[in-house]
Amino acid sequence: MAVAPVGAATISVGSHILAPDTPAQQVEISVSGGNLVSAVNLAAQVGDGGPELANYGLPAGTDGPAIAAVDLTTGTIFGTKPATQFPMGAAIPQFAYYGLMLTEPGESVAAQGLLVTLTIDTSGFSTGTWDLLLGDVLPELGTYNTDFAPTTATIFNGSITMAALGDANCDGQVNDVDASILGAHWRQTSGADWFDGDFSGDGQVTDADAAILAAHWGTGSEGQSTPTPEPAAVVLLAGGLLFALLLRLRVARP
Ligand SMILES: [Ca+2]
Ligand SMILES: [Ca+2]
Repeated sequence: MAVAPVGAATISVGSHILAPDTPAQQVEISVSGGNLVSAVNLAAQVGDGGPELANYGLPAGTDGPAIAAVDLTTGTIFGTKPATQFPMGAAIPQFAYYGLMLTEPGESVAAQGLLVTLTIDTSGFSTGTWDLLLGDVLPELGTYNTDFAPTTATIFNGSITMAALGDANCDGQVNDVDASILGAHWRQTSGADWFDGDFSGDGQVTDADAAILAAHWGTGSEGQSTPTPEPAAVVLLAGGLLFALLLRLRVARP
């Protein structure tokens, strides 16, 4: 593992859980170190770059979620000062390359806080894990690294993983928090998405979704003794007996 020099910018991409088959999900990536910077070159890649590598005469890669948008300004370390973001990238959905410069000469900001928000589209993908890279991006095309022009950054690459069925809030666990989300949208007849408890993808929150949640109850809490409710109990819970069931689950825990 690389050791960052004192005061240098360090980017830890992190492991992010995303809803399956859902567009427009935001992944926030921060920078730490605090040194003063006035520009950034942001390179990002999902997986190995995907099938579109073939457009560049390379062997086709593995299909994965797309990077739909890159936001280097909203709420970021650069967001408090006038700045210009501009695209630099090639047309590969699993690859993004953007620049940003502070527009006032001599201005700088501390490299400490939110660096970028990536918008990821997982449409068509139900399970799996892909690398999420900000460094060593597309080595076949010359290796892009996120840097602060001219300051380099120490980068720890990360990943994105599709959430388990029933994990409405994408925290890696299927538990009473997800059941309460499903309960809050119970019998919604249209427009529901994963984050509302629609795990079947039909836009509705029904018995079918409660059954999926019940079938995956306890995911992510392996090693603990988590009582598994029957699907009927989850339906009851969603129907308004949330408090009673939570009480029962709590009592049942060691
Ligand atoms: Ca959860
Ligand atoms: Ca549903």
